[in-house]
Amino acid sequence: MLAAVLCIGASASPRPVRGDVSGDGRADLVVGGAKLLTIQPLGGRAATRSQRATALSTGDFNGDGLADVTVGAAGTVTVLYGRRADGYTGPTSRFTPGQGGVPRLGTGHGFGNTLTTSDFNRDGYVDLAVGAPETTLDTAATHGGAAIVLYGSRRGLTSSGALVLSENTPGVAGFSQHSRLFGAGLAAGDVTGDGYNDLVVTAPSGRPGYDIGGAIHVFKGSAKGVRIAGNTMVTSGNVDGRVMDVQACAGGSAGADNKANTARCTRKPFGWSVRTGRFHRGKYADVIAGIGDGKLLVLRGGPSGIDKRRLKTLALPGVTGTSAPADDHAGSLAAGDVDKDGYTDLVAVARGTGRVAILYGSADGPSRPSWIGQGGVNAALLDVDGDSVPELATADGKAVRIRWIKNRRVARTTVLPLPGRLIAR
Ligand SMILES: [Ca+2]
Ligand SMILES: [Ca+2]
Ligand SMILES: [Ca+2]
Ligand SMILES: [Ca+2]
Repeated sequence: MLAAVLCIGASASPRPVRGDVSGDGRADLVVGGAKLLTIQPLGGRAATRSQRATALSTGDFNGDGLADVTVGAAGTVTVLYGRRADGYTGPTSRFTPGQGGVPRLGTGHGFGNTLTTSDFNRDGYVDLAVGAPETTLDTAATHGGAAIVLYGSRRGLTSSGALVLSENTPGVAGFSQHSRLFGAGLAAGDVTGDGYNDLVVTAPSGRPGYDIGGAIHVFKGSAKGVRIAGNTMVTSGNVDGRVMDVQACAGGSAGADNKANTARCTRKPFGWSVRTGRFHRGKYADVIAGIGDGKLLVLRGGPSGIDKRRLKTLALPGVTGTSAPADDHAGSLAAGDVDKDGYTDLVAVARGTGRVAILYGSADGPSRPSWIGQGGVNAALLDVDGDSVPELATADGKAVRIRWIKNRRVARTTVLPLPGRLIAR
């Protein structure tokens, strides 16, 4: 155990264990819900705080080697900085649109409804992307949505250099339309294979009456941070008179620019949830998004973004539903390398039933789902014991289950009585 921790500390580019708030080399469980936020190391004492959470994420914003916790709720993002040894959090800071240098957004913005962390500019400090999917920046497109990128620094997360992205932003692909909900899904990964993590933002277009087809945007990371230049979008639906890029219809075969399917595919919302990872062989991160109806859309990365020529859908047998957010089972997608074969594996929790599946990555992409039992609402892959292999943690509102996966089977399960349906990844 100690050797594993020392190895991590001695690597060329020391990087904290993801989710390790207390600095003991093991990820802590960060669980939230309507009232209480709990941070608990495995086998240790829980730190609690009265704090509502609608989104949770962790990342080391100030580069001190300790994971910092971000909590999104009620239009504000709160950062709780990690503190060594006891797992309790140290200083906090708050970010609200229009305050303290954070760019202003329209009313009812939903800032903090979604969060993702990644070091987009590779300066050693983790950065934060915050979704504000309810915001109205253009009255001709109410709830068009936006996302704001905030950068880490030696002094922690800062509003300095904050970037606002929306489909109203000049140079951003897409179009103004009511209830696009841009920012409702966020992920980060090196889709373009240049060594910088890119920001993936979805616009599910999910409200009845306005649903015009979901979209997935890719914004490139760079030494200067997330760039608008070179951004790309794939969508289902008819965009500016052009046929769709992505055939994301239930029951249809996947393929690019399939004119015959346009009518059927128009108005297909998707992308409430999205993850990235190297699910296939190659240097490009792939993007996997929930498209409802018990299906996932698998998109391959490429030098200029998502490779529109290589699309496929994956079914989760036994999972049914519509493309409403509650049925986009991917609301609980998690990504990590569970079996340490170098390919990212995907965890999907089936909404409604709470069943948990692992889809193992391979040279040819994700496997068929392997169902491993009941999970609940939300899932995360976290190395809670510090052996560099992630465990599967799921939360159902009443308890957190931690499963140790060995040889693709559940070797052991621990149940912790932690309230909260959200678990930080
Ligand atoms: Ca930190
Ligand atoms: Ca950074
Ligand atoms: Ca794997
Ligand atoms: Ca482990």
